[in-house]
Amino acid sequence: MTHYRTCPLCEAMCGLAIETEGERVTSIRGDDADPLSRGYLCPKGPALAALHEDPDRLRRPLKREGDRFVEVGWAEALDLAAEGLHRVQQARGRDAVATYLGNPTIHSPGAAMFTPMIVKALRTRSRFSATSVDQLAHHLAAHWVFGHQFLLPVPDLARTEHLLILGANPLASNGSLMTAPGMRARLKAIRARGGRVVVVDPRRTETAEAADAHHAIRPGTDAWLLAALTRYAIAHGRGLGRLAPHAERLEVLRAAMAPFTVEAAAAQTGLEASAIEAMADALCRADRAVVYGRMGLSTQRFGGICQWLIHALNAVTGNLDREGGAMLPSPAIDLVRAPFGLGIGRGSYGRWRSRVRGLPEVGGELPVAVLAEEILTEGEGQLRGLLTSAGNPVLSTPNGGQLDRALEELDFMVSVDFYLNETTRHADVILPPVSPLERPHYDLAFHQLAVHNTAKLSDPLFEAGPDARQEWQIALGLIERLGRLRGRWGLKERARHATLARLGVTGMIDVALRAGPYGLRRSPTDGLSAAKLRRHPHGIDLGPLVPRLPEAMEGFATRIDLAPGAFVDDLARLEREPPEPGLSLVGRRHLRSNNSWMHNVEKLMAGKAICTLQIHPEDAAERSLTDGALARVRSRVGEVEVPVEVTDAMMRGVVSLPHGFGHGREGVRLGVARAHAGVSANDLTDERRVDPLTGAAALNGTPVEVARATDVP
Ligand SMILES: Nc1nc2c(c(=O)[nH]1)N[C@H]1C(S)=C(S)[C@@H](COP(=O)(O)OP(=O)(O)OC[C@H]3O[C@@H](n4cnc5c(=O)[nH]c(N)nc54)[C@H](O)[C@@H]3O)O[C@H]1N2
Ligand SMILES: Nc1nc2c(c(=O)[nH]1)N[C@H]1C(S)=C(S)[C@@H](COP(=O)(O)OP(=O)(O)OC[C@H]3O[C@@H](n4cnc5c(=O)[nH]c(N)nc54)[C@H](O)[C@@H]3O)O[C@H]1N2
Ligand code: SF4
Ligand SMILES: [Mo]
Repeated sequence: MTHYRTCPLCEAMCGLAIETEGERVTSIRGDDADPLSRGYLCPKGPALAALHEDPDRLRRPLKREGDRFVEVGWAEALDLAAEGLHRVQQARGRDAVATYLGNPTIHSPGAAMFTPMIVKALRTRSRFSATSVDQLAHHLAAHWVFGHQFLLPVPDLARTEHLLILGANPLASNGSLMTAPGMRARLKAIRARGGRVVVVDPRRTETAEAADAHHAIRPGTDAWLLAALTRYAIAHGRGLGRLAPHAERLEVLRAAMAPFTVEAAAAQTGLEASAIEAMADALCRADRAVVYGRMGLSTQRFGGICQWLIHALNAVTGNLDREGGAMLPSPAIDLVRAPFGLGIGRGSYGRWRSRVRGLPEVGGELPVAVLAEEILTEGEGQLRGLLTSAGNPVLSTPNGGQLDRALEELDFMVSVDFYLNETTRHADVILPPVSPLERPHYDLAFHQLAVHNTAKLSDPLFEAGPDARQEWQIALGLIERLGRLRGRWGLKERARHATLARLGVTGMIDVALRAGPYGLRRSPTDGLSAAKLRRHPHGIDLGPLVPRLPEAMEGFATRIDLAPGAFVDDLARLEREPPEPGLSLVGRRHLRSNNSWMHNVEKLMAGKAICTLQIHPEDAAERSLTDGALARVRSRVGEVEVPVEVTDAMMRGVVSLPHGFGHGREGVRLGVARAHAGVSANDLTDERRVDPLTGAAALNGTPVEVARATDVP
């Protein structure tokens, strides 16, 4: 029998055609009839079957007994978890318990809707998530430019004639903050209709190979390039005639860009002045053009400025909220306006600061770069307890080695996760949710970031057994217990709890669909609902992107602010701070990997090793490093030994290492991953290197020294 579902593993939302025989998956292919992905899928989609069957995947809760873990029932595990967290809060204050929500939270509607309710129930200000090692700069820029942190325009790939990509490699990552499955075909289509694709990246990536032009840039200097492009675009003025009428403070932007000449940018970036000028000219000349920048720009020292200038540049070239430019999708559930607290707040900044280093809260969270120091530094407000959910910060956050040691110091820790891995091995209780094939799926976040409007609902492929719990059930179990322990479990709480339990994930989605822009308002008889989506198992096509920025901003902002004060002020830091010395470490991604997990699937790990240090031939020769030799890589915070891959895809002075490896740590229950352990790039990244404006980790551009392992004393 064939079942049509959406792959929940990354942002691409590929449609899957899954064949089953009884309780077994026999094959997973791309669904040709999916209106968004049209048959595309990457090697991870089919790996969902192996993930489901993985004997190492936890099916029952674990509790710590001394040095080992033992299986326990759900009631006992939930009691222990709630009591442990409550005890720490009673003894040391609410903020002494921290929370960390990882990336898969947003890929599971149950986790996305219900895990934040646990955080709320804990009433702690010590909230952390993967956002501050990822897209934080995008949220802050959107908040200050458009008035809401989730108004995130995406490239209108179907109609653009010029795509400038900085610090993103969608042919490996399948796109991020730009849901666009099948990027290779989409790039090809742009070029086939006479358009141009240009990539700016210190590495000649898979995407750069598929583009018309590649410019190798010195890491961390993109803000200079973007400022020079913006200055040029304003000076030549071709796009200003179609500047969105509600875009304001152009004069402030113009004045702020004055120092950033093409020549100054050339000196900083390592690009030729003539190349920058040609890049600017082509961008301004194209009738429909769009600039897009991702991880390479988001997680560097000037990530905030970069993401602001991308909006500014798209605006002054006349391509903001315009076909073929940067446009807002029109999702069926709009998180900017969703009902019942389902939605996302408009954003906030600096309402409180981290205790030790004083970094600002953004959107209600503190930057995860401060998590370890908040545990290790004694004093009033010290962190003593932690809840992690769908996250592996030991491998995914800067100076993960320090965090690994810090977690040992906690009085109590709970992890909601189905693996016993580098992070969860520190927990006192592990609560494993069901596998992705045993839960419903509707992509709350990524329809909102998709280059074409669609909607699709997937029911669970398999019924979870009576002993299994979905994320929302785990969350409600913890919330009820925390409420009772606090003596705050009155009529109101019980009623709300009963409603949520009755609705469950699909019920909530149904309500949100009906209340949304394609719901009852559009048609009382035929509006979108869960039932209607069930009748369209491949998904429903809701059409191309349409201009909608002013309407989308209503209630949040009356103008597009081209020059938010805090960003403009931060330009002084850009001009002042010298480049960092030494070799510069950047990250990369591989189709067969997904952050720090999916490494326990043999099929994905088979083949050429992923975790290698890529280095330019001349940088290698200077260090007597040949292909396959073991290098010792050192940074301020740590060192690792890793095989090198000598390749002229790297620019000189820059080395590249993927993150998410380093599975050799003691006590990890990942049989396959341990055989392909690799090393963790975040044993090198430095928690002190952040963009001080946003607090986001500057993972990219970490200064390192590289030597032959055997030569090092
Ligand atoms: N050096 C460097 N570091 C990086 C990056 C980089 O480019 N370079 N990238 C950063 C980015 S963009 C991100 S998003 C972060 C990711 O960082 P994290 O979110 O901290 O880590 P993940 O590797 O996504 O780990 C996901 C965890 O969730 C578990 N899990 C998987 N599915 C589910 C589920 O459905 N429910 C629950 N409860 N658990 C689940 C997995 O077992 C795993 O433990 O890493 C960041 N770290
Ligand atoms: N296969 C696979 N797919 C994934 C993931 C995965 O781990 N594996 N993770 C998912 C997640 S959570 C995310 S957030 C997305 C990320 O999606 P992307 O941002 O597309 O992914 P990266 O491969 O990290 O691309 C960052 C690029 O920036 C470059 N770079 C580094 N520093 C600089 C710099 O200073 N300037 C410039 N211009 N470029 C720089 C790097 O060389 C790299 O090519 O991918 C998602 N998809
Ligand atoms: S690109 Fe791969 S991991 Fe991402 S949604 Fe598609 S099949 Fe899943
Ligand atoms: Mo991410």
